[in-house]
Amino acid sequence: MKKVYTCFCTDVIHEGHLNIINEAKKYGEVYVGVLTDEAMVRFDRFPTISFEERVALVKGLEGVKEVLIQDEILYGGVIGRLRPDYVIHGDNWLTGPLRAIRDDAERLLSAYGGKIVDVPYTYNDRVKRIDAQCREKLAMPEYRRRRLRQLLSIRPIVKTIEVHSGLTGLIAEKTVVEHEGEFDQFDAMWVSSLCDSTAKGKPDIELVDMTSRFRTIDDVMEVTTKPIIFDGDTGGLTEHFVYTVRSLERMGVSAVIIEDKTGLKKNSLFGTEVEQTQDTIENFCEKIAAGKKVQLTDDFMIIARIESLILERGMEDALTRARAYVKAGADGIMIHSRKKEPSEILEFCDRFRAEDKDTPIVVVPTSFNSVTEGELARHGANIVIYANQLTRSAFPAMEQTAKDILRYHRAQEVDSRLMPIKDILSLIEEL
Ligand code: SPV
Ligand code: MG
Repeated sequence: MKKVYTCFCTDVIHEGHLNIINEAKKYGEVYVGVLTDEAMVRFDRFPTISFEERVALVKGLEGVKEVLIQDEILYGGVIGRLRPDYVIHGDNWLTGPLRAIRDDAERLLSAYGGKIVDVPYTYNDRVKRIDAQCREKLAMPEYRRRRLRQLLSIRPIVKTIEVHSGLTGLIAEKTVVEHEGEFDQFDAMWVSSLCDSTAKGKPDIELVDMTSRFRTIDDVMEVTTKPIIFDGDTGGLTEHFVYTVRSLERMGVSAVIIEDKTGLKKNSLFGTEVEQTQDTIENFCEKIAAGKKVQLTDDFMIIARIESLILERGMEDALTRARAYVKAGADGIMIHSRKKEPSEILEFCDRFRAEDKDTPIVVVPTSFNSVTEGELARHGANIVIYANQLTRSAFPAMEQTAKDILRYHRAQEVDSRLMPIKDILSLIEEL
């Protein structure tokens, strides 16, 4: 009997999958791979059921000879082990990032005479509805909220990008790249105080009120499913912070990060060029503990942000504060720096990790941008936030367009660098 292999990364079996199995049976015995969570979240949506449940689902299908675990996106490992005569897949992998998977499988199969079979991809209203239902579930507060903790346990480092609107939310949600056989997408979204304020033309001084910040979260949540980390600035008065925690948790936000400053907060990237006051350890610990006391689920995280390196108070102060904040109940530590080199951040990570193996560390490599995610992960960082790059790339592009229209008294000169009208009209899918 010939061996036919296909791989499923789904948590609902629909007619499209059954069609693939039926087609596969025509070529020989059917082996189905189930993609692990770790592999799935690199290019697809987060699974809505556990890996074990997905395996059981496929095992229960008629005509499946054996279920295999596929722990990488490319088929190399499975092809090496199984040496299938055929690999069968929907023809949706002929285009886009998935093409690299097909090309790689074809190259490996051709080495021993194996073949690819592309079957027409089933995408009708019923299948679309199932897909939409999975996304709806992922977007619900109770599912979305706990996803950050889930990602922390399966990702080497949780990649987070800034969002401040529905549109930037869609970019965070949908962008997937394939580069040299590696697939990647963002795991989570950061509602930055800097970019949320900037989008409203306001300075980053806690001027944009919470009602308005929550409105931004809502805009993002309406069109996305990924988890949200909220930049809570200083958290304000403890008496107010407890209400913020309750609201964020109810909305389905996964974490709030509050920084240990007090009084008129200015953006950290100003460093010591502006007057900024660091809170006392005692006060800030009280704020953390008060927030932890009022939260209702175990999913929500309060992450304490340490400004000692920004304010040039030294490494020992940063570490002392980290210990105290964790003791007060913080679920994670964010350490910030505005140095060009990552050395002080890496030193903090090494020293904190030496004494605390578990508490997640968050880093924001805006100034020290030469550091790679791999390097940060090796030093014990768990979440990396790209805090403002979307805003900083959009603004110069828009400003240049405005200048050129003024310069040429018409829009023709700018048109070649704009998104085509056809594309902007269909950028947002209608329900
Ligand atoms: C933000 O994005 O608003 C932050 C990070 O707080 S930073 O701007 O680097 O302080
Ligand atoms: Mg901020």
